[in-house]
Amino acid sequence: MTFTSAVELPGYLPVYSGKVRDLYAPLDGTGRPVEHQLMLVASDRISAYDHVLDTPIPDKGVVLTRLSLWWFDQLRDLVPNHVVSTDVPTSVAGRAVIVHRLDMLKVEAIARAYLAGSGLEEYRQSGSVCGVELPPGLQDGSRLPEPIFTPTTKAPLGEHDLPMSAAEVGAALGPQQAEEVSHLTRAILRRGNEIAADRGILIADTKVEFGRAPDGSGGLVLADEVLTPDSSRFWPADQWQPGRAQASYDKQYVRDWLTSPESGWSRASGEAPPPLPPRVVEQTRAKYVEAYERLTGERF
Ligand code: Q0Z
Repeated sequence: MTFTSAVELPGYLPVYSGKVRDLYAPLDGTGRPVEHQLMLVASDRISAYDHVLDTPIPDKGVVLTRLSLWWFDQLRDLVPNHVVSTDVPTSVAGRAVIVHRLDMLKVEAIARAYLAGSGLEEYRQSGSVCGVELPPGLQDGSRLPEPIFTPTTKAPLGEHDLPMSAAEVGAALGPQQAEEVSHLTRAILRRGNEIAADRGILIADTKVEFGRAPDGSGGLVLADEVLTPDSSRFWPADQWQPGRAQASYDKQYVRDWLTSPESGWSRASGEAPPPLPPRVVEQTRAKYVEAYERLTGERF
């Protein structure tokens, strides 16, 4: 594996690059990786329609990092988190955190509060989603009676995650921990929506990651990012209208432009999308900042 997007940071070893984030291992005084910590760096990269775009969104990495840190605080009574410090190199200041290196669970913990995407498809075919029977008559964007747990496998980069049955999660984690992951994931989304409801944002669904201390002490720890627009579907509450596809809080301008004649791009072409015009970049940046300011009540 080569690291095309991670950038050289003295004192840190690149260990993994995702679509829009990079992981590093801090090096100790002798140049050896510190094995109990990682540095998680959020870039300004944005993905749409399964492509990482060539045009960055200024401040996206900082906004999402600050939003995750704020949510960790809001969730502290529900679950401990992996954050150690925000003392990071100047070149990544504000968009990186030092975290406890955990043994990550091999399950993508997803909860849904509204029906959309693959959950909607499954509901239309079977009336249930991931083994949870739902009332009849639900539409695209309908609110569910309560959040449901819809876990998936962790597919390698570039592949799509696949749904996991309750039995598969039980086999992977053991029945007790499977139940705890389900309970916590739904509790996180419920708390997220309680807070976001007053602030004009609906959180349709979210993906969280849990780990455990490698020494086996202690219980589940919330890792990675949490309740950001990259890990969740944020919808503007004032435009919510079940029965049609909902506007995306953060990526609507990007998607609208990419699928407009102006872009000259076709989703089906398989080609890389063209660079975004400055107007679309600015509108998109403003939406990330708006989500941060609405949710936290703080100026960015
Ligand atoms: C997170 C990811 C990427 C950022 C591994 N605390 C932790 N301990 C061990 N592993 C992880 C964490 Cl957060 C971990 N990821 C996802 C990939 C950039 C986060 F490239 N993978």
